[in-house]
Amino acid sequence: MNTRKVSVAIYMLMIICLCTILAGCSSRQDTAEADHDVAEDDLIVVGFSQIGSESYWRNANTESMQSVFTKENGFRLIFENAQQKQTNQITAIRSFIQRDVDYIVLAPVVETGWDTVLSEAKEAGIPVIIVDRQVDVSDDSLFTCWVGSDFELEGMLVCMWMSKYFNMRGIQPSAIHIADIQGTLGSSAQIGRTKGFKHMSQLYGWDVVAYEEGEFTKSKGKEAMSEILASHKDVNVVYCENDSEALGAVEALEAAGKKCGSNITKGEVMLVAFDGVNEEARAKVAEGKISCIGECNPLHGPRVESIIRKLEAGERPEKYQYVTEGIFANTSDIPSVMISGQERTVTVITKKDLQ
Ligand code: GZL
Repeated sequence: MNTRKVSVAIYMLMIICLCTILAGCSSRQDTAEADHDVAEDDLIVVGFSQIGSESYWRNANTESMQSVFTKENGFRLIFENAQQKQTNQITAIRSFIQRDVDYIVLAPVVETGWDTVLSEAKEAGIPVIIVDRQVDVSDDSLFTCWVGSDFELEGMLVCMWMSKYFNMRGIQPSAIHIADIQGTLGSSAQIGRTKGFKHMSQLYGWDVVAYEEGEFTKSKGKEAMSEILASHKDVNVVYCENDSEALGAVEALEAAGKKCGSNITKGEVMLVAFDGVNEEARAKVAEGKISCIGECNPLHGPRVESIIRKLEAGERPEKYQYVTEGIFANTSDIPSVMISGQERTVTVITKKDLQ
C-alpha cells in the first residue's frame, strides 16, 4: 500500500474513532438528560395556591405543605402566595392549568367565586383538592376532596366551655356582655365560628354587644377591640376568631387600663380564641390572659399527601375529611366538653409546658 493510501487509511481510522467517541458522549449526555428527564418526569407536580401569611396558623399550614411536597418525597411543588386576594388565587390556578400540573391544591380565601376557574381545571382533567376552608360551588364534582376543620363545631365547643366556666362560678348569663371579633368575612372559618357563636349565645341568653371584623390578624384585632371598647364599656368577654386577633385584643385592652383574665366578677375581661398554634398565644393562656383556645390544626401537609397517594393508586378517598380537634385552657376545672355526641378533651396549658 503506498504512503498516500496509508495516510488516508490512518485518517479514516481517526475519523471513525472520533465519531465513535462523540457518539458515546452524546448517548451519555442523552442518558444523562434522559436520567434527568426521567427523574423530573417521575415527580408528581403539585400546584398549591395558599391564601397568604396573615397568621401564625397560616404560616404553620404553609410549612406543613412545603415539608411534605419535596423532591425527595417524589413531588415538585409550585407554591403561590395570594396575599389574601382571590384574584391572585384564580390567576395562580390558571397558571397551574397552563403548566399542566398533576394536582391543584387550593386553600380558598373565601367560599364563593370559584365555579368558573374550577370548571377550567376540570376541563383540563386536573384533580383539585381543597384544603382548610371550603368552597361553595354549584357542582361539587369541581373538586375531588376537601380536608379541614369543622368551624361551627369549634365555635360551639368554645362557647360550651365558657358556659360551663360561668356556671361553676355562679355567674348568671345576663351578666355576660360578649363581643365577637370576626375573621375574614366570607371565609369558612369565620362563617362557621360566627354561626356556632350566634347559636350558643342565643341558647345561653348572653348579651352580644358587638360584631367587629378582625381579618384574622393581630393589627386588625387590636383595632376591632378598641372600636368595641369605645362604644361598649360593659364588655366583659371577647370571642376572638383566631389567636392573632386575641393577641391584638390583649394589647388594646391593656392600653385602655383593663385587666385580661377569667375573673369577670372582679372586672377582668375574659378572652377566648381559636388555633392554639403560636407560642405567644399559648403563653397568654398559661399566664391566664387568654382563658380558652379552640384547637384548629394546621398540619394538612400529610393529609393532602395521603389523598394524592390514594388517587395515584386509583383509589377514591373520602370526599370530605374532617380533622378531630380539642380545646386548650388555663384551668383543669373542665376536663372535657361534649357537643351533639362529640366529646373533646381539654388540654391545660401551664407555664412549664411552654418551650
Ligand atoms: C382556619 C384557618 C384560619 C385560622 C386563622 O382553618 O382558615 O385562617 O383560624 C387563619 O388563623 O388565618
